[in-house]
Amino acid sequence: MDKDQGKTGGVKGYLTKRRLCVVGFIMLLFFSFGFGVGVGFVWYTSNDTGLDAPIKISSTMSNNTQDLDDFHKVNLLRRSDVLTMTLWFAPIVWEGTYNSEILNEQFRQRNVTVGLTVFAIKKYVVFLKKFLETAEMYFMVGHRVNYYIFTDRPEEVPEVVLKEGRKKVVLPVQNYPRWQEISMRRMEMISNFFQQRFINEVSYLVCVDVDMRFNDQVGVEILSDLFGTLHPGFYAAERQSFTYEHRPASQAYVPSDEGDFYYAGGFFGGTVMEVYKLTKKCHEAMMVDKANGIEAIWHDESHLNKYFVYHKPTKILSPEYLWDDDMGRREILKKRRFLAVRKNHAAIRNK
Ligand code: UD2
Repeated sequence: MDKDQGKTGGVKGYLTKRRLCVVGFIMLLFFSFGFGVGVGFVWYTSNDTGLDAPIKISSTMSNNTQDLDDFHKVNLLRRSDVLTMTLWFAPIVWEGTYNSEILNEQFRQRNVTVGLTVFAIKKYVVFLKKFLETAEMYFMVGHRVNYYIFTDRPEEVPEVVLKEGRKKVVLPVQNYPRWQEISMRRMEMISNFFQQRFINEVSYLVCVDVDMRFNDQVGVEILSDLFGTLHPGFYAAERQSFTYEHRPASQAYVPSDEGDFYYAGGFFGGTVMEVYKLTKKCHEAMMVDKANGIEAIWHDESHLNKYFVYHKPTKILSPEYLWDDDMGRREILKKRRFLAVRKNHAAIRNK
């Protein structure tokens, strides 16, 4: 399989046009405080245009109450055209599904510092300037941020003016000959700095690719114990087309009847402890694969997906948070917050 055609779309034989028939579920909750409240979601998609078609949900919140209003204030289920909650009650974050004023206030009161980890190894340092400049405009605006830049070329890290409460921490690390190994080793390096830095310095970690730019607000609405991002190529796809690792010999193996979503390798995070557990486990699994002479089909992304099958994220980010304009624009995306930067693979990889 060739991965040299683009970052996200058109790479993995992603979604073509497909009719996603009825994928449905009905959930009923009954609370009893004098009034019964039934909450029902019907999730179905019906489309002729594949990616473009909305994932529809009808939700009915009935009866009272003040409590529900409060719930909605933080966790607004106002969008009727997209799936906004998983079967295990994890919110799926889209524009219009949260109240940023309330969330910002809550996180400010907690004086939270967010760590953003990014790897710029070998030629990928060229992406840092745009990445950092746009992060200053859109990432966690009004909150304290530590940028953790892992690089083998500390002298090439650009000077970017940072706002108050935000700082850059350059972490020198080794490189590897193959780009796939660099990508995979990120799990090891992140887990290695848990004790030394992260646990003492930040509450949450957000782990992203560097060949990206922020294009709109990415704020505290993404924060949760453990979060992943729906891969832009698969957010409306059926399980059968998810490119999980299907070879049982790999530690990333996911049986064909398991898995909820296909997550992108380039945007995940959570509390420092949860990210530590995730990165350590994925790294260990990759080391077992290495010893057995097998490499998962999509490298760290395959291991991340395996992890999320058995450790369900407590929040999921919609493709607003990871998009590639090469895939075109979608009506369903009210915002394109974090976008792939086009790169010349031959010129940039393994260099
Ligand atoms: C996808 C995933 C990526 C990873 C990869 C595994 C997204 C948006 N991206 O990206 O997270 O799971 O598939 O196949 O979901 N890097 C360097 N120097 C190098 C090579 C890589 O610093 O020489 C770092 C850099 O931060 C880069 C990341 O590793 O952004 C992933 O590599 P990539 O962006 O080339 O991989 P890609 O686009 O296939």
